[in-house]
Amino acid sequence: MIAKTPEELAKLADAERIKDAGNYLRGTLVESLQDPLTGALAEDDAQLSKYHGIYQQDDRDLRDERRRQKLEPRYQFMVRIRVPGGVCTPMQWLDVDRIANTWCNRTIRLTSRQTFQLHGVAKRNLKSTIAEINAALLDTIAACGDVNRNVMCHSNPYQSRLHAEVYEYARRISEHLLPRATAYHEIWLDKAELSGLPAQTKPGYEELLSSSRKDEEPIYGKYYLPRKFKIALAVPPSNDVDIFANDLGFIAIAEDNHLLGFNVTAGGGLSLTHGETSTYPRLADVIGYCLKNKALQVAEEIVKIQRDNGDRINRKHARFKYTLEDRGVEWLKFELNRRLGWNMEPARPFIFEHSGDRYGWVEGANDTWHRTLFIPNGRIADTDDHPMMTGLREIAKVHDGDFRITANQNLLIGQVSSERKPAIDALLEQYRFTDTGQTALRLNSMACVAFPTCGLAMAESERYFPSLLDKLDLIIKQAGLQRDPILIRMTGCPNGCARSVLAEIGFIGKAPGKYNLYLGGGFYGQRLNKLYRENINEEQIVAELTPILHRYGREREPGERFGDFVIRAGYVKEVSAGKDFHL
Ligand code: SRM
Ligand code: SF4
Repeated sequence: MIAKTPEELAKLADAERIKDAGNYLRGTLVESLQDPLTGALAEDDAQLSKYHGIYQQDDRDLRDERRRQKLEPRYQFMVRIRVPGGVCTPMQWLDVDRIANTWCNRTIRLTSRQTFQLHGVAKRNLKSTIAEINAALLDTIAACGDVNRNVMCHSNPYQSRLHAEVYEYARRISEHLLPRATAYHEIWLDKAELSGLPAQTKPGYEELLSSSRKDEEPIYGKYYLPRKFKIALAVPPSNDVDIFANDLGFIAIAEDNHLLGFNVTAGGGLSLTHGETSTYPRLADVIGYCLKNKALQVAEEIVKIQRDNGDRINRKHARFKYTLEDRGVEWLKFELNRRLGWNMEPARPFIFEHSGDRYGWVEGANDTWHRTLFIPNGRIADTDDHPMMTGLREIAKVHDGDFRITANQNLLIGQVSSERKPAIDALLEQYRFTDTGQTALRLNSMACVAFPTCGLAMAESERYFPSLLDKLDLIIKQAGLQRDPILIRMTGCPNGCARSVLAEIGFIGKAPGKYNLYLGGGFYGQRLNKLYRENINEEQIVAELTPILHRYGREREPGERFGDFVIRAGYVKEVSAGKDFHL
């Protein structure tokens, strides 16, 4: 890609200037890390660090107090680990647990895109944290930034042979679309860090350090993408990855449990800005079918189409969903076929039935078992009530299969042999992992991080949602709906990190203690919801939802989902396209 002139750059979003000056993601990060006078990075470096999987944050609970004391904010960093398909080994689990307890705030956050997030890292500890993550043969490359993010993949305990094959594609697509410049290794993985690493440093780590300096990006070019880019792979009938929320999706088409190819989806994205109707969530379109061995080529060409055509002036209009909406699906198909040099086939039939996780033990192939655990809002910590972090550490010590972070912020203990199952069962009981006593509403709930770490939060989410669910559970029980799964999600702002615009009951934060209430999302991720009430507090939320839930309990038709019922009963209009979201 040809370098832009200063005049050209001046017309673009500031992010483009930062990429230009950043010299393939290096910027002045090395100097910023060494500056002892502040806990922060220089402004441009804070933007570039995202491409390395690092977000600069400050503890928002302490903001006012520190301002009063004339201190700089309590700067700290969030580190996001790239985990394609959310799959890691028990050894890697133990490594992440150790890193979280050594350098971070002693919690692990499982995210809605199947990654680990570690919060509360001080600037002086960033290098050790990243080096140790890499020593565990994990990394944080491109977990954030204007590049392809963590590739999601369905964690299906029923058809694990097919899962294994689809997962392999998720891993390969993730690797294929990684940035190639060596800034990451130069900045975070120097030899000095290696010498300080714990004894269990894995073989292979040395090789990571040996790559010589590269300043080229064959897929992205110097300016990377106009905005973040997200990919997911789903295996019907489960849509647990919420495929239609992604810029690009691959829906597995299988015969006799063997993968043939993928239906390709394009143009999903969920964010909006309150009060700006030019911003809206959009579900992806199914644009055709490709054979499985063409998936990488399709992914690369679609990424390049967005690289060349996405809006680099207005970041609020820069996601692929707007490129597609503005130019049309037919344009995309034509452009894609032209670049591929062959034509995509018409999409094949597929059916999704749900988008949640399946709890409890499930028998898979090869005499192995899988158990999905409900992890409220993905937060793993030790509390007086529940020593969850310790429990999972003890399980990892005896487990010889894998762990899979689900796209609903839960955790699957995968590939447990019949011999090990009783030991794991005993630990689950000892550490009180009880999914059975929960309502199906709670088991299908999800909230984003929000306060105190997220700089964009307008209202509480993860810290508040469980107490709202306590109140809603009472209504659910009165209405006899304990066993009826209803997708319920909350976000602390309209960016959509817990995909609340896809929920049957969605909350989006507006201000402290105030939320917009949305109803009518599709049970398997096939329909956006609609604004029902604006800027309401907890009392109003409970008052609004009580009669609707009771009526649903009494008047629903056999098999009718809550999201479908509220449309039939006239509470909200059906949203059939992202552009109609605000109508
Ligand atoms: Fe997100 C920004 C957390 C999934 C849309 N997201 C953020 C940041 C990094 C805030 C920031 O930019 O300063 C949040 C960090 C909070 C913290 O303290 O940890 C954050 N997003 C999360 C996570 C951890 C939510 C969770 O509770 O699990 C998810 C991590 C994903 C991962 O592991 O890669 C997460 N974010 C999502 C999703 C859901 C998805 O991808 O399926 C979305 C909506 C889908 C989409 O992208 O359209 C999402 N996050 C955003 C946006 C809006 C993007 C846009 O199109 O405008 C932002 C803000 C931005 O990029 O400017 C954002
Ligand atoms: Fe932060 Fe908003 Fe994302 Fe929640 S939805 S984590 S408040 S950016």
